[in-house]
Amino acid sequence: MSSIQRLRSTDPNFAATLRKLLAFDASQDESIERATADILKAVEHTGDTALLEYTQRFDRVQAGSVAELEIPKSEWLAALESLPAEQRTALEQAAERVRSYHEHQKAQSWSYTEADGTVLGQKITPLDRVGLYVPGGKAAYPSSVLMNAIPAKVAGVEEVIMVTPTPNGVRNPIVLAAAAIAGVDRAWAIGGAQAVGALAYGTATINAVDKIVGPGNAYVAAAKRRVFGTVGIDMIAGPSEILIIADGTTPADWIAMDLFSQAEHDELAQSILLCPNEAYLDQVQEAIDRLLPTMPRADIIRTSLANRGALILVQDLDEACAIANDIAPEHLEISTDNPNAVADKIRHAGAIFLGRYSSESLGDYCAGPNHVLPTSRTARFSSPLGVYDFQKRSSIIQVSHNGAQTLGTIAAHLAYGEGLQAHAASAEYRLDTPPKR
Ligand code: HSO
Ligand code: ZN
Repeated sequence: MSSIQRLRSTDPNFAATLRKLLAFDASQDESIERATADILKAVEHTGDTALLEYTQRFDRVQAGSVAELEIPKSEWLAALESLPAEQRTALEQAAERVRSYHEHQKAQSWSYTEADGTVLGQKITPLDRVGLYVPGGKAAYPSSVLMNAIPAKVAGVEEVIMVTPTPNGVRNPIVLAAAAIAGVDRAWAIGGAQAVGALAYGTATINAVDKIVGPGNAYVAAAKRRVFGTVGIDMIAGPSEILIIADGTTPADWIAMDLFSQAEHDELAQSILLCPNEAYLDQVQEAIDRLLPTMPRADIIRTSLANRGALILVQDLDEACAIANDIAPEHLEISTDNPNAVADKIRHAGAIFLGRYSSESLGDYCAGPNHVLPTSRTARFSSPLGVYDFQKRSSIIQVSHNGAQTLGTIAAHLAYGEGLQAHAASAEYRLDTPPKR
């Protein structure tokens, strides 16, 4: 049996097959919803007590107080010191690149003065406090700590609070080291829906935050959805995706490995290749079959490629672009001789990697742009995580005496139209010659 399906865009069933391939069941599990609602309610009402109880129940960590669950700075620094030198340097270099990229995203306040002297503007303010969820276990990516915390700090967020579950009390030193490098302010060994509740509502020990970001399991996602409104949340990410457009000029092994690099994240990840050259698709297929057994995560890759992967023969690169825009992938690699010509036709993708040297893995870790990206076709309307997610805008309105004359008349007319007398009067009081009514 072949490890990945082959499709042709000229096949009469192609559109339907593609739809099925892209479909991802985002329906929410009733029992998870109910359990999450109960946990959130308990944390909202009994705070630290509930937090301690759930931490003992789910993570098997017994603490006398929530204060004991704080991971002290000394422990992060020790974790940083204990890293192999090359790993520490790599984290620091990645952090530096991510920081300087995100510096470019900082929005500035602006204002302008109208002819009548009225000043209008927009004032940018960072959020006060942000909570960063870091999953435990196999999905605990130190790179994600950098990608979430650095834009918040670049935005000027005063306090970034990390929460991370520590099943059986086992703490992940690379995550702690990444937190230290990224400038996280405090960290707690709590996780799950209870940690999301603590961040959203605050407890006697943990300060409530204004926004919660970071990936998590189904309970964490359900909890984030439920506390949205009380706090802001980032997007709720679906499984990772890579789409590659190739013209057949890149070594087939490179492309096979790029497909694997996304597939190894989890069984639901999606890896698709579009190419107008059938012989090249054969080469990539051969590379996949040859390289797959050598991969430590071969089982995950095999399942992911078998269920959600595809090598698709297209008529030409223009058609590849049209399909790519329809898929609106999280990551798009354009592995062609003239990638800019292809990129010009791309409208929907979370991150666009141009040319054969731009592998997604470089973007995942250290190129500089964020690796938290819109998944499941949401790149049609949303953008990578960035500094702008940690800044907000206030409108500035400073009406001059002259301005009040023109605006007062307009506003009063509209207010009468809406039947709002106080609005009209408030505008008219400021007129030099208020109408007699
Ligand atoms: N590809 C993931 C990010 C990541 N890769 C973290 C490795 N570590 C986001 O789609
Ligand atoms: Zn990745």
